[in-house]
Order: sequence, then C-alpha cells, then structure tokens
Amino acid sequence: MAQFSFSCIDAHTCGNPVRVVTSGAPFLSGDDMSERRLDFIQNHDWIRRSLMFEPRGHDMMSGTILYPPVSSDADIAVLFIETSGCLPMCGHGTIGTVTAIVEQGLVKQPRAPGQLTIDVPAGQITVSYRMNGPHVESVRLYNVPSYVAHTNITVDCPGLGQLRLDVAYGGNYYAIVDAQENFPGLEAFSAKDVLHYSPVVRREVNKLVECVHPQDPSVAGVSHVMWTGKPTAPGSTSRNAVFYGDNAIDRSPCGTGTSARMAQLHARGELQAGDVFIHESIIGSQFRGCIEGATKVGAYDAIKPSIGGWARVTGFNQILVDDRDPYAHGFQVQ
Ligand code: PYC
Repeated sequence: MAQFSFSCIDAHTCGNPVRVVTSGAPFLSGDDMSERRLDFIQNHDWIRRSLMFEPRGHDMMSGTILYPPVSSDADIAVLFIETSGCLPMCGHGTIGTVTAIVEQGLVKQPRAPGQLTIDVPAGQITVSYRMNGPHVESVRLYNVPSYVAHTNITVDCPGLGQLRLDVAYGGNYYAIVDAQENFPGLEAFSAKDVLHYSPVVRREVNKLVECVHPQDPSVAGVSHVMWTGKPTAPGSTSRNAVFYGDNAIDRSPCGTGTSARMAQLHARGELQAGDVFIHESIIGSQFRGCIEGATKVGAYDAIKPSIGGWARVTGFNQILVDDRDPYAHGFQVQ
C-alpha cells in the first residue's frame, strides 16, 4: 500500500481557486522550468490529476507547486497545475501563490523587499506586493512579453454561425472573440453558452492556425477562449469570460488572458503604454492591467504587461492520495 501526502494552502484570486502545494512535490529534472514542466507531464502527472480533479478538486481547480529557484537571480520557481494540464504561465495562480507564501512566511529572505523574482515554465516573471499588517493586500505581476499571433481568423461555430477572432499570447494562447454580428457580446451569453461554444471555437481555430512560441516550441496551440463584452462593475474598462480545460470558466479576470487582450488592443492602436486597463471577470471581480513598455518576441512586436490583483487564503489542506482509493487519481464528469 502506498499513501502520498501533500501540504497545500488553499486560496482564491478574485474568485478563482489556487491550491498551493508546499510539500510533497516530486524532484524534477531539466535545466529550466520549461524542461521541468515536460518532465512533470511525462512522469508525475498523476499528482496533478489527484489534486485538481474530483473528489479532491473540481472543474475549475487550479494550483501551483513550489520549487527552489532554477536561475541564480530568482527567489522561487513555480509549476502551474490545473484540470486542463500544466500551463506555461498562470496569472491568477501567481497572485494567489505569492499571497499565500508571503503571508505564511515561506519566502525566508526575498532578494528585494516587497518583490519576488519567479522562474516559471514560460520564462521569468517578477511580482511586487503590498502588505497590510500580516496580510498581502495586493500583488502586481510583471508578466512575460505578450503579442498578437494571428488576426481576423474566421471559424464556423454551429449554432452561432461564422465568428471572427484574433489569437494572442499572454503566457498561453488565447482565441479572443469580440462582439460582432453573430456574437452580440458577453452580456448576451450565459455561462452555459460559454461552456457550450468555446470547445468548438478552440477546436476550429487550432485546425486553421498554428501557434508555436518563437522561443519555446513546447508552448504551442490555442488553449483558452476569451469572450469579451461591455463592463458592468464600476470603473471597469471591459468584461471577459475565459474558458479553459473541458468545463471551466475563469472566475478571475484571468492574468494571462488580460495580458493577451492588452497586446491585442495595443496592436489595434486602442491601448497605449501607461494606459490602465481594468478587466472585469464573469463574477465582476477586477484586475488592473497596464502596458509597461514595448519589446519583441522573436519577430513579433510585443508588450510588457503588468497585472494587479488580490487573493485571500481560504484554508490549509493536508491531502492524502491512497492506493486503496479507486478514485485516488481523480475523475471528471463530462
Ligand atoms: O489567470 O492566467 C490566468 C489563468 C489562466 C487560466 C485560469 N486563469
């Protein structure tokens, strides 16, 4: 009989869950977090399924596993896990993780006060955080360079008709659907509509275009679909719902999605460096996005995005995965 135990801090970032695994992680081989992500996917993926799927998780479950830094100038390294797989980057996951580990004193000597440099599979990111007494009040994430990969793709979506969309990268590749003739905007869509139409859009766009990150071929393919609409919460610039995995809608405004969206708006000339972009989620929570500057990803013009948000710890969870349990490695109901 084998029993595995994982210490977790459970939190949520603006409504979307983050399960931070602080002990029980397997040793990973590879020279950077991108290679270590591939090692995890090949040899240890049962851990992700056990911790993310039912009965220990649910369709929206998302999390991180903490590792020592890989680069000499980083404080920590993070592997992202969720029901859909191991993302190269996750914004809400980063904000939740930083909040949880700083509040619990798990970063012993940050290299700079109020800041962390983090190795992630998509590269290296930095965060700054603001304390209020013992609590982390807010986190700003300086994300990986984000760019537009394809514009004006047309897909056929049975039930809606032809949809025009752009594909942009913000740490993951996003198909971004704006209001148009066959999609009046997110305000006309229910959560059920998002769950129903997104897998079709994702499948069709992946048939039509190839997305491979110019600097890391292991980051490829459209994984997320963003539906946009008019804001409803005070101060919001725009509203969105991001679909991921098989059954999930991000409850947060989505960090990598907001980065991709800002890259798209910048490419269209609708958002400039220094502009603040307040992105609203399906439940009305907000991230404060900003374009920090311009850069390149391979031959593509790109932006340097930052995202501000908050997270709250909801509990401490010692999770057991026991061979005697027929559902030890989790299940999903489709
Ligand atoms: O915040 O980047 C994000 C994210 C990706 C999937 C769910 N949240």
